[in-house]
Amino acid sequence: MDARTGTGSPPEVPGILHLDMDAFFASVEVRDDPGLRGLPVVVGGAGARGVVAAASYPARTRGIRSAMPMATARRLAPDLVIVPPRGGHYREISAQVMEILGSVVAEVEQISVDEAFLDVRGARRLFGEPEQIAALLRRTIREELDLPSSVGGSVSRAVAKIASAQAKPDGQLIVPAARTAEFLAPLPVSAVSGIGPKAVAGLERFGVHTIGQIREIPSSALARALGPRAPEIAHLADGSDRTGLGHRVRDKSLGTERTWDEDLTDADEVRRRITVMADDVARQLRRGELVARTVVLKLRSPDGTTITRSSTLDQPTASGERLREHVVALWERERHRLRRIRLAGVRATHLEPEASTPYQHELTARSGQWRDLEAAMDRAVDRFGTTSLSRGSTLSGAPGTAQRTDAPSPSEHDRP
Ligand code: TTP
Ligand code: MG
Ligand code: MG
Repeated sequence: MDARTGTGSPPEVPGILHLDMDAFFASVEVRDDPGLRGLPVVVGGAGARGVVAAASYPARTRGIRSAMPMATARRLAPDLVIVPPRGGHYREISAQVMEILGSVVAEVEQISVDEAFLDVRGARRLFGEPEQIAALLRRTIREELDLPSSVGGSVSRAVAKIASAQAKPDGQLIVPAARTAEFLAPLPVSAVSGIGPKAVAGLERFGVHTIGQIREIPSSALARALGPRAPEIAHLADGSDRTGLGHRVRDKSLGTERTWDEDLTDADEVRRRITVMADDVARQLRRGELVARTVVLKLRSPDGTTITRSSTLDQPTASGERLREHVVALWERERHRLRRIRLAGVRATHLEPEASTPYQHELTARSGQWRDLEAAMDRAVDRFGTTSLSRGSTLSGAPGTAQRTDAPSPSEHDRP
């Protein structure tokens, strides 16, 4: 039995991860030309007015940084290797990185060419704790793309981003919820994304250099130094920020529809067809990492008479079983109206991101657990194939997954 049971609320999971590629453009060039390994490599314009876009870590030990004039970089490292940028190539690799992230984790929010936030709380059942998910992501990127990346994790997106920077290069750092303020305290205020030179100078006037010192000045002083961002930064500094991913729903509805050349006249046949459609819609939902609150059944007879009936679910779901139940119930209610069916459709509406209520997933009964499991299984099967999943052998990043006994069997996925 789970140790959490009966001990009050579960410990808060630092499930917001920030993954950022290390020296991205430069790492790509080194990967593609292994002769450059270990050398001070920069990507950027070589001309008189060129600037450094990316600097390899060997270049950084010489003090070379992004946005530095190339002439300065040359002075710091006479043996500097300058590679002209290949934008399209980096964008392609960026898409491959995001593909890997999306194949393991439901909620991914890309924020630049080489970084993304992830909400991994929904992926825990299959892949383990955030530390293990971070390791799995980094290992997969390393194995499939031969590139280094770093991950930070926290209960807050801002802290996760700070943590990934601390973990670089080629590392990971997950900050437990209770240790957030302690982790931040010694860091310079400039470590906070969005605190630029002006804000740094404003804080210095009050003797504030570290994030910990933010907690020691009155809120009026903080407001003068930071303006409208003051309350947000105060929350960050005391470890109470919980800002996660932006929850964007990509489609308002999704569904499937079919017209037959020969009308369906057999009620059992109609039931079978709409059942298959419900399964298909559930799979689409899971592929989109979405859950639906409403399922809609549409039927049309040869004379054009169309009925559309919807059913609201008691809990948002991506479970094929749930959707089937509801569309079949709608069919049973309406079947007497239409003797011959020319067209049938099943549609899921009122969609939400699957990971938007992760704690509920933890706490609800078996039906709730199904949702997590089905979603995670789909992703795992897509990525690793059924064989490795059933053996559990390649999922070494998630010890504990194989021996779980409270999860239902995955047989529903074996249906074609
Ligand atoms: P970053 O992630 O900021 O930097 P990085 O990946 O080079 O290094 P780090 O290990 O510190 O993350 O930026 C990603 C890419 O964006 C970088 O490789 C090149 C490009 N870039 C520029 O073109 N100009 C810039 O000023 C910066 C900061 C980045
Ligand atoms: Mg980077
Ligand atoms: Mg970046």
